[in-house]
Amino acid sequence: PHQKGMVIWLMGLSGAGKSTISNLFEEQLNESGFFSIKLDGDEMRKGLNHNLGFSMDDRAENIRRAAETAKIIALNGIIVTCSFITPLNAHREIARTILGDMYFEVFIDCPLDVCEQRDIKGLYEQAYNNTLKNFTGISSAFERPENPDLVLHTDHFTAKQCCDQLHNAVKTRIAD
Ligand code: GGZ
Repeated sequence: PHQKGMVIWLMGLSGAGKSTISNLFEEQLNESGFFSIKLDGDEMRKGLNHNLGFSMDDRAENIRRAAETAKIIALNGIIVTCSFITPLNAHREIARTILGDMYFEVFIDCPLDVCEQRDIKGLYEQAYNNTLKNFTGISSAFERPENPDLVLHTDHFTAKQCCDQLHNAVKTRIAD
């Protein structure tokens, strides 16, 4: 099928399930004949953004570069799924301003205590030990988004169910 470029911006705490949903969503798009590209905070910080840390200014610059990259790709007619914590409303505003009507904001809503229990990478433990500074939710702020286009509750639904909810929400926008 023909597809229209757009940017699906997944935001939420570390461990909320952004990357899991993004991976599953890509598979689902592929199966229905769509092509997408994923941009992930953790990955981009190893390359393009390797000079950035976790101060609020560095996070803003991280988001700006990611949004500009996503814009170039989406303007080529490709669906881009971005997974970044994007902790402040000001950071979301940066992405929204760069991407305009290509921007679709998704809040991966999962309570902090559930993310802590999952602690897939052991980062919450490090944050509590204070061996990891400025950690989102513990020692660095996360503002709940005020008006997201979609909210996915990864503590109540399976990744597959969340992915289906996402697909339903964007299917009219991605088909040309
Ligand atoms: C938050 C951190 C930190 C600190 C390392 N705070 O769960 P992960 O491991 O794989 O994804 C997190 C990733 C966050 O990068 P983002 O680019 O998404 O953040 S932001 O949008 O705020 O710029 C986490 C890891 O990096 N990580 N240190 N202090 N997350």
